[in-house]
Amino acid sequence: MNPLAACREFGKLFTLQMILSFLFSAVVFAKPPESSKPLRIILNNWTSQIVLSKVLGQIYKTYGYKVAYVELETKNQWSHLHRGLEHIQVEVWEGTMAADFERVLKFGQIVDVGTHSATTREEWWYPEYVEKVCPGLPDWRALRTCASLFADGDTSKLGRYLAGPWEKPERARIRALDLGFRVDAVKHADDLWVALKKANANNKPIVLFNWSPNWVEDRYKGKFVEFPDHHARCETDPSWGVNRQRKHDCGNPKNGWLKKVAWIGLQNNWPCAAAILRDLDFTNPMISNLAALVDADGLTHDQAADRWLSENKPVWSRLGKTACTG
Ligand code: TMO
Repeated sequence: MNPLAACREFGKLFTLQMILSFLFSAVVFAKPPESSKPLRIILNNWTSQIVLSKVLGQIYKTYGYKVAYVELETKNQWSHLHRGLEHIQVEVWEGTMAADFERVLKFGQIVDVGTHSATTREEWWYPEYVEKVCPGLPDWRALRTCASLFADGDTSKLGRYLAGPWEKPERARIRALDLGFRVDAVKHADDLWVALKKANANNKPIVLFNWSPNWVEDRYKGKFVEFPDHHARCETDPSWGVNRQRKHDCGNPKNGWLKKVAWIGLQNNWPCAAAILRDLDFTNPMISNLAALVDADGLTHDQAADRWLSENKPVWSRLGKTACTG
């Protein structure tokens, strides 16, 4: 039989519409788990990111997915997502990760899976009692005047800024704004809270890296330092801003985004899991409450995730609905 005739015969048996609808149902209505390969979720090194990852992983398990958690520092996660070694990061913050995210996105192997409702800020922060001894705060110029109040030794009058374990151009900003501070970076986020609790107990001036949403706003009074407003050119153009010779003479974004990011293969390999991730949406109070359960109340990450799941079943059982009902 010649090929044309074969086609005609085939056409009698299956209309194009039948073929399409079969393919459509196979792709769209495959019952989860669509694959027995584990979904690999990245754990970073701050509380809410870990708890949200565990929440998502538990939701996946209710659909029969296998889940693997992989600890990675933020700066190492991009090449893993790009290559599909890991598949999901549930909390990508604008203030610390926008530059890396946008750089890797251009290669087309990672995808933006949407933003949470929460808006974010990552910035220098102080407990409220510091305003009594350093009037003019939260304006950054006040820090210039009272830098020595934050000095912790007698060898130097430079103030001490306690930074987190994430790479940020803090020294460049101190130089550009002539702040009279030095940077002390902690190894683990928990060290920030140890220092905060200790300073607070002794009413000692302290300024440290903090972010919102976080547990701190749930339990402490305090404020972010108001640096000159963030602008993209601040990071690339020395002539922009209050210092005409230097970059980084501005603060971090005040209404930053919080994104979910995935390897490009997530959608095709696990469409239901991808839909759940797309629908996953946390607000500021949801995130700060979850973080406080661990950092203030002493629950483990898994306990905090389990508590949230047991109290919010109507919320999470709706996620991914159309893609997940086979
Ligand atoms: C990425 N972080 C929330 C620690 O600033």
